[in-house]
Amino acid sequence: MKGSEAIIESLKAAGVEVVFGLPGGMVIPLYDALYDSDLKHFLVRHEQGAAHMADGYARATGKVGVCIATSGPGATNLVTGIANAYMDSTPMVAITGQARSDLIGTDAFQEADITGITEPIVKHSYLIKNPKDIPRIFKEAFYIASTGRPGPVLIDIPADMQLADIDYKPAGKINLPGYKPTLKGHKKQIISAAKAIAAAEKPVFYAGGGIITAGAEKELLAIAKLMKIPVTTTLMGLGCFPEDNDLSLGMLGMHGTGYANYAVTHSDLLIGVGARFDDRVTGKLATFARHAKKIHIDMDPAEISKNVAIDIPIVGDAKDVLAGILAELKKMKREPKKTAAWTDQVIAWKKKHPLHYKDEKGSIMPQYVIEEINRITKSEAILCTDVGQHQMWSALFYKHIKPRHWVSSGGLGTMGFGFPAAIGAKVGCPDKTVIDVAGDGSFQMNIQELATAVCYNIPVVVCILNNGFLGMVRQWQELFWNKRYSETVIACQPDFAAVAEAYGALGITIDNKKDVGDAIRTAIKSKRPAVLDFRVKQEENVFPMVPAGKSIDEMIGGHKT
Ligand SMILES: Cc1ncc(C[n+]2csc(CCOP(=O)(O)OP(=O)(O)O)c2C)c(N)n1
Repeated sequence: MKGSEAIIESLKAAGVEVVFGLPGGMVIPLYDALYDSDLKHFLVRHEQGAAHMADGYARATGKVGVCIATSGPGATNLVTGIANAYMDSTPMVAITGQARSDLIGTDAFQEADITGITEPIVKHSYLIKNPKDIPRIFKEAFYIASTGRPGPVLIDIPADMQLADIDYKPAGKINLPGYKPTLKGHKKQIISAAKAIAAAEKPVFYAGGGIITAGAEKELLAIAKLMKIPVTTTLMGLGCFPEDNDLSLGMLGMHGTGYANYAVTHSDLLIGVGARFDDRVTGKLATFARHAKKIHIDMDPAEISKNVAIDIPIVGDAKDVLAGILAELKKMKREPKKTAAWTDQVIAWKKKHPLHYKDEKGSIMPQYVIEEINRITKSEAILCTDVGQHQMWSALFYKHIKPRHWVSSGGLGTMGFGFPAAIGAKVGCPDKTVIDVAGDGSFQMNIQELATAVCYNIPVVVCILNNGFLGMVRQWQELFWNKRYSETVIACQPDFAAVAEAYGALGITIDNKKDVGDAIRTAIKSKRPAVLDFRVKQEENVFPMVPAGKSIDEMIGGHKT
């Protein structure tokens, strides 16, 4: 069979059902093979959209997302999406066409060294040099993308490799001597961690996206309940611990809740799981959790003591390690009242410094829109976001109770991510309500994917919190740059509802608070792609906020007045 047909067979062997992409000269053979296959292909309008759709699909389903682009500009258009997946550890296989093998290195038409360009932002990459390698390389790519700490893998395929005739044999056993992720945590370290937890008086969990990747939510909840340990999550970890539980502290860090930041600051034991001590979490490193002994459980050994010195490191799968710790704790004699004063204190902080905002008459407050989305969807929607103030309000004011229901660009902070990611999430989870909360700036970065959503009738509801600004940057300018709004006013806004209608989607403009709920309900009921343009208060800020370089307990705007 042809190399291109072998690619399709290899994708099917990997369990792939859907792919997102856009063809071009150097992938015509692959698309020709796709034409006769059962794989469902979604034709995007920009390759960045394909990468984010694959990413959103992967986050919502836990499967590997797949995107395809042609060589040169098609491949480079994937770069932001690949970097985004890399930073957030999303399993993805990106397939790119390449100029014919004999032309590589000659500046051939639409040639770009995509393996070189993406080298720092992929978990691994392949350039196919022999068509016989296709089944093996695809099998390895899916394995590498989805095991250990997940991430994107790139496969670059010259056009002649797709056209070559090969004797197709399914790939045999994977043999990658240089790649052996550690799944089981070290027994002695697990015992040390359990002892430290049993001895702590003020413990706090700092839970990240790694919990969701590992499916370790139950183990986390069980330990938290057994030992009465409060849990704060990162942006990526939202949903790994139910926020309707008393022990939940919501998100920590720069825009974290006051109580999460106080709890971490005053803790005597910080248990980091599947989280990477990101600067948006730690603030000033020297003062971060300064009284606490630190346990770090992570799949990636490179994360241990990268930013913060760790006392008890455990490399391994979060589910396996937490299960081990739980078993040890159950064997131990415990003093259940040991953390009682601490949990009382944390609950008192929760009462004293709740999340709040001032409801201004005559304005639609952005936080109110998020609260309405939460009420209407009963915290059951898959909530996707772009990047900016709306992202932080979505993180804070929506109740995150389930894993894989929060799809947001954490590490790279990619404006333009939310909408295509929402399309991918809806493709993967057609029975769920999928809402994309967008900024008026961010939405315009991949607005063209409205055509994709309409074309395949993918009913995603986009809620634009339209403040007429690149809001988060404006907030920094207001607070730290003397209100000098240099290029953050978005002049010349389109009429978003009219744009949506022009694409064939439902479009509604909302400029009155009383219409907010109805608009959301109408959009969900319509079962069509919909764009809701909420004209929200323009200069509202996200609080609390830790100014850059400060300790996380030095928040501004965190107190109710
Ligand atoms: C691709 C990209 N370019 C620039 C930025 C820097 N940036 C971060 S937040 C932000 C403003 C976002 O504005 P908007 O989407 O309107 O959301 P808002 O903050 O107003 O809710 C910008 C420009 C970014 N994160 N991503």
